[in-house]
Amino acid sequence: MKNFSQWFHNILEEAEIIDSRYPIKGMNVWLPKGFKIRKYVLRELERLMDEDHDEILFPLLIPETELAKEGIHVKGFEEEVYWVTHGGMRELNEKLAIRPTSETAIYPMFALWIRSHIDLPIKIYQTVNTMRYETKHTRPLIRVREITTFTESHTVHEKYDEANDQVQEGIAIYKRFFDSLAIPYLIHDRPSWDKFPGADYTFAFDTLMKDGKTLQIATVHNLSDTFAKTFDIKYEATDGSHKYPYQTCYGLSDRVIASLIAIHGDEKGLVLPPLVAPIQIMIVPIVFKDKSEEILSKASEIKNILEKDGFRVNIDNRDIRPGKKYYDWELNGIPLRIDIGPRDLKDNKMIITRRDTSTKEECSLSEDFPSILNSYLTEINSNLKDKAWKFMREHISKIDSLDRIEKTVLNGNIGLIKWCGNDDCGKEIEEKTNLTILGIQYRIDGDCINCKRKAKHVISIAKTY
Ligand code: PR8
Repeated sequence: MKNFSQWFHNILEEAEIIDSRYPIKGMNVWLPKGFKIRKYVLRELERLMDEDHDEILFPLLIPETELAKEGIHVKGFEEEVYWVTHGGMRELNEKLAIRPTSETAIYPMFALWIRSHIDLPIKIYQTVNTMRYETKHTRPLIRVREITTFTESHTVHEKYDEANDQVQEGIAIYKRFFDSLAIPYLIHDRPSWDKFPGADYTFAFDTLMKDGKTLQIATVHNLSDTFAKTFDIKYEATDGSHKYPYQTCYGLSDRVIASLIAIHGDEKGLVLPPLVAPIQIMIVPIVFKDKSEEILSKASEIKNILEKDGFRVNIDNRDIRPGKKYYDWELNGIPLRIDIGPRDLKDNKMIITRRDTSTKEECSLSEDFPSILNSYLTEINSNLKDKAWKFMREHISKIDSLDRIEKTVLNGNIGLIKWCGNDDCGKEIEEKTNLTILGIQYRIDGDCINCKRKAKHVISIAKTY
């Protein structure tokens, strides 16, 4: 795609996802159509989270003293925090931070809640808005200053190994989530200089946008006992001793919706996976004067049958040309369209058009058409998934010379290079290439691309958002 940035900006406006004209930089308005997609995306995420986490809701503001407690954490966020300093005309006794993320809001409460090993593990999550004063170029959904859809999970465990296992569980949940949205991903063990502030280690999910830049769409962190020590979270173990527990946190944001739109969309507009399409099937009656009533009543008969089977379906009976209707529903990414006109009525059939392939099929109304439509929706999902994974895989390229990195990556690829694992050398590679090391994908033998010492890892390198 030549001008992905422009395409992305236009599609958000034309498909009425968000309105970016709100008069504060980095803050946008969710429009009804966008909000519905967001709702179905969240519904799937919450379904997965609810299997093993409790949902909670914490306040928006954090006292300065709490935010400042964890040194590395606060350092990581100091340039990004919005502060509330006044209540009306009065200056507050203590400045209050608007959460950039909620560790320092939640963990002081964990210190009150956790007494004994029987209180553990704790696994909670919340979906909230957070604010980060981003200094890099802001872009709707991709890099915002008000993150409106921040689903963050926080867990507490007796043992370090249990926290490790929880990191794997977090990764497994996100894999299922992204798979259900047909979003491809690479999972990277982030280099030490790009860990979440205060984390022991960070795994990140990265996906590839159509302009060749990667987007971090989720992270999973092992916090070890660093925050427990800072916030004095202790539990009484079975032997009566008092111990610090181990913690993890993981989260994702509006970026999931950005990648959903960007990865599946095409020149005609959105292409939505059926799971999150606000309308999965749109019926377009092709109305002619003498037959109009009969056609409309057939259309609502079909709609009723499909609705009973749980499909999200609608009839477009606006008094406009069918061509304009087709244009609208393509732009909105509705997975399936049903056309029914006088001739179809006579033959007791309808025409089904797939948004992903633009193919048309006839379908008899005397057959079990709901299950036929259902199998189309399943096929659409797997087709979107295959196409998206194929695109990403085709844009991963092994590189064994430093000179070639920049060109290959700037050509729209994620580069795979060998690296010795030394931080200084890694940072040097980033400086020399002006690119970002995403992290370790797998371990390998051979020499480091830069310093020529023995390579420990194969890492990805890319142009990022
Ligand atoms: C944590 N604490 O906060 P994280 N605009 C849109 N999406 C964003 C932005 C932004 N400005 N900044 C981050 N994200 C941990 C884990 C609780 C939960 C998205 O981790 O700082 C990115 O996809 O990595 C990021 O991976 C995710 O939020 C979590 O933020």
